[in-house]
Amino acid sequence: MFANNSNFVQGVDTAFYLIFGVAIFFLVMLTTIMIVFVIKYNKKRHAHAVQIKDSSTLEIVWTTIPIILVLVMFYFGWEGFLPMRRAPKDAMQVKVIAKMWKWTFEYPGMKQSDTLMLPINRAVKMNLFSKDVIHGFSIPSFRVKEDVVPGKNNYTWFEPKIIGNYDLFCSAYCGLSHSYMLALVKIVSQEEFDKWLAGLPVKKAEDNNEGFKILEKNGCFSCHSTDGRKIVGPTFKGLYGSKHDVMTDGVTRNITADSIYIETSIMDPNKDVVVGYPSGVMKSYKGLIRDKDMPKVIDYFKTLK
Ligand code: HEC
Ligand SMILES: [Cu+2]
Repeated sequence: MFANNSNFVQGVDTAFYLIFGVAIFFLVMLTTIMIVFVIKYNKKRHAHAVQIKDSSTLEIVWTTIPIILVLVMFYFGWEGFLPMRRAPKDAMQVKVIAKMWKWTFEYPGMKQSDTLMLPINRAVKMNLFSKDVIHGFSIPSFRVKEDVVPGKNNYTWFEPKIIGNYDLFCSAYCGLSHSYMLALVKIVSQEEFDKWLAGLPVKKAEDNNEGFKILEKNGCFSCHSTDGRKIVGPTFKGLYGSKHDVMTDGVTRNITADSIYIETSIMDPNKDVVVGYPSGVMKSYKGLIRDKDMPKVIDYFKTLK
């Protein structure tokens, strides 16, 4: 009924439409019987109820038919599910890193991307890691959905079958910006994929940046992104050196985000409030970030172009 975007579409859809069909069948049948009985056995036509007892035929029928039905459902569900847990040995490996509220995809050679670019007709195994809470790796068009659990090395795999763009969602409620935890899946030809991968810059290991570690420890990234997205506060991307309007004591002024401005924004966030954002949401980090660490934080901001 739907396009075969991946090798799992058929198995999942067969089980789904079978169960859906059975449900519709019973809905119609039971509703019809109910209406017929209401008319046929109402008090005017049928004043005295008759007890039917010990009908072996009835009991065998209503035991056997449902057992066969649920076993058929189980069979097709199992057939659709089993291949999902058997990733081919030669599958391409991609590491998926989930964190509030962003997906990162790591290809061989420490190459990272925010878009899940994949070649068509090639099995790919997604190794799922979470840096914080439980997320859900879900690509509905591919009928793929798997929990990403911190501390557990989970995986899923699939083989894309049609070139195009698809949506990747987080399917486990993971906090404030859960609904924004999206990524683009792009299925392209093998040649186009190879070209893209070769051009993908090796990501500087952000985790080793001292400033990044300080901000991560203090939870800044729950309100600030580094990729241009607006979460609760403005993005950090391109902030250093940029010019924009702030409100200072009710007066709008245009500032340049230099090291002093950034330090003031962290230690005294309600002094200069960025226009378009609420004041009082960000608390002061006075005493939480040490003065001697501030240069590391500023250096980190300089890397976010
Ligand atoms: C609860 C959400 C929240 C957290 C957590 C938070 N901020 Fe903010 N931040 C905001 C909001 C909202 C604004 C915009 C209003 C304002 O300027 O106060 C802002 C503004 C800023 C600005 C000014 C941005 C600009 O475009 O001029 C900087 C810099 C900043 N925050 C740094 C940080 C750092 C560093 C941390 C962690 C130590 C942090 N924030 C934690 C909500 C937050
Ligand atoms: Cu999530």
